[in-house]
Amino acid sequence: MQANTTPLVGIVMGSDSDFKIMKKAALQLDEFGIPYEMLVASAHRSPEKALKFSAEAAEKGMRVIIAGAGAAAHLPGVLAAKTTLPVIGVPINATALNGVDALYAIVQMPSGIPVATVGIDGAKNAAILAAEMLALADDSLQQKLVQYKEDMAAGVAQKDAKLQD
Ligand code: RP5
Repeated sequence: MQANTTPLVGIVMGSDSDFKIMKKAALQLDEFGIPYEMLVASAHRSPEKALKFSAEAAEKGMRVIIAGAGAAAHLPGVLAAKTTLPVIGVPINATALNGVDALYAIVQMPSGIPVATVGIDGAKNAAILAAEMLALADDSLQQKLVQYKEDMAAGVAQKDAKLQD
């Protein structure tokens, strides 16, 4: 995390066992130079901590929340209940149901409380989506995203060139 900068993104996970996936969001934000705060807070095991974080996030300067959880994954929805910041949910593959349980829990929110849901274990995409939201008001970040897409396209072209050899 970048020192002396206000975190713009909150990365919350339901358990430290989610870190191996959620660190991919942190690494992607690092690549874009976006400051973030990372914490463990559970909708079930520490609901007060989760609600307090969410209720205070906007006034602390955060602009987007990324929340990852597995099993009956209520964390993103619970956070969304206490903030008007956009919440991006990451369903984690943590049980015998391989993440489908978490996907259904996160994506199927009741009307009025949206959570933008990425794919199972899609923490990297969550970070890119968060960057795209922040870039709406940040031209230099917008340029980084344009470059990111150009680099991706160049990578595909390179693979295609190898195939044609
Ligand atoms: C969820 O239960 C967490 O988000 C995690 O994905 C899953 C298992 O948690 P642990 O039992 O590993 O702490 O709340």
